[in-house]
Amino acid sequence: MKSIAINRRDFMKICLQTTALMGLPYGFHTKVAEAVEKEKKPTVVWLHYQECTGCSESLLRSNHPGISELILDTISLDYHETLMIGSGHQAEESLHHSVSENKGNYILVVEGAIPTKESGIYCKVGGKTAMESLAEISKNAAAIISIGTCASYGGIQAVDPNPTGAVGVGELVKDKPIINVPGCPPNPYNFLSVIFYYLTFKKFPKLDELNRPQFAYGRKIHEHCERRPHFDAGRFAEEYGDENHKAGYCLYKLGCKGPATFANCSVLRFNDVGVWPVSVGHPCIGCTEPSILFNKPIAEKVQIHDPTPPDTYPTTETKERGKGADPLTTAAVGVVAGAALGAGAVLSKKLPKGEDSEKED
Ligand code: FSX
Ligand code: SF4
Ligand code: F3S
Repeated sequence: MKSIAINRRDFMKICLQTTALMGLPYGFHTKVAEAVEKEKKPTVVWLHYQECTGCSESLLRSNHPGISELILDTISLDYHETLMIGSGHQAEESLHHSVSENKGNYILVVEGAIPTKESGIYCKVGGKTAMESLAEISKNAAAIISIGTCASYGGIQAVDPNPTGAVGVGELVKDKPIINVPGCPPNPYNFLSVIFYYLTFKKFPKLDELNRPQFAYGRKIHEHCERRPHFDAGRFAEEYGDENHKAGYCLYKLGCKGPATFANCSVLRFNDVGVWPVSVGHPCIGCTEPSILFNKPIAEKVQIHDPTPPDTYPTTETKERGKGADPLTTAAVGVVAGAALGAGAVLSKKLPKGEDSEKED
């Protein structure tokens, strides 16, 4: 703890929040705290390719007491082009030193897409193409974390006509465990939780079919959105700045992709002041979904595939609908809002059970 630049109370609070976020049973936060304090810091090398560095920025600019310090103190970050003091040959040397010293044991974090056209000439660092350095550095990695939608699936670089042939890590590396933490940028807590999980259980959490941790990407943001009662009651903003928009009505008709986007933004929120895109009046643009982000126009409405009751839009609030929002939805939102404030035990019962859920002693 002495090496961690935050006080114990804040540290335990973060452990409680991440434990709740991971869907682990109440009580696991002490195990997580113990692992973070006692386990050897995993060596991490962090490579940047085609991206805007927003993923690193969002992690470093997060203003929760000490969150960035905590991340940086929990891992041994041996190479990160934006953060390291060294440059040129000195930096290259430290990368190769770290990789050969920690053969098979380091975690490779990749930020950004990898261009593949023309043998990958569109992105070069230290005289090597992104394709070459990814092949070289991933070879002896224990696992890879693709941070952000670019590294996970190609992101904005891969949008049609994809002039540089940009792809995500998983398209090129087939023989390593890869965990995707998409979002443009992703929430730093999701990254931190993956690291905490890895330290506690020595493996990655359960993943979905897009290799995303289920605890963070298992539910659609529409399920826990605070504007959901308006959606259920058929109250929509029709235009930016209209009376309905000002009143905080649902943003579906402005193109909100919440009903098709799997992420925990509506629960976790950003910047520790409780905001996320929808709360400040902007429709979700589906930044965690490879088929949506930058592939569907912002204003285009998504298909509602699995409508939860009601499955039609009421025209007005009739007597039948005047009873208020669907009680299940309201309950879920209440539970999640509580969990976001630290009531981890309650949320952990509601989230899908992780594979380690049974292991509480
Ligand atoms: Fe991509 Fe991350 Fe978006 Fe930017 O680097 S996910 S463009 S926020 O920063 O990779
Ligand atoms: Fe919230 Fe968007 Fe769903 Fe409306 S459509 S309830 S704004 S997530
Ligand atoms: Fe991204 Fe939508 Fe969340 S745009 S940050 S998934 S609200």
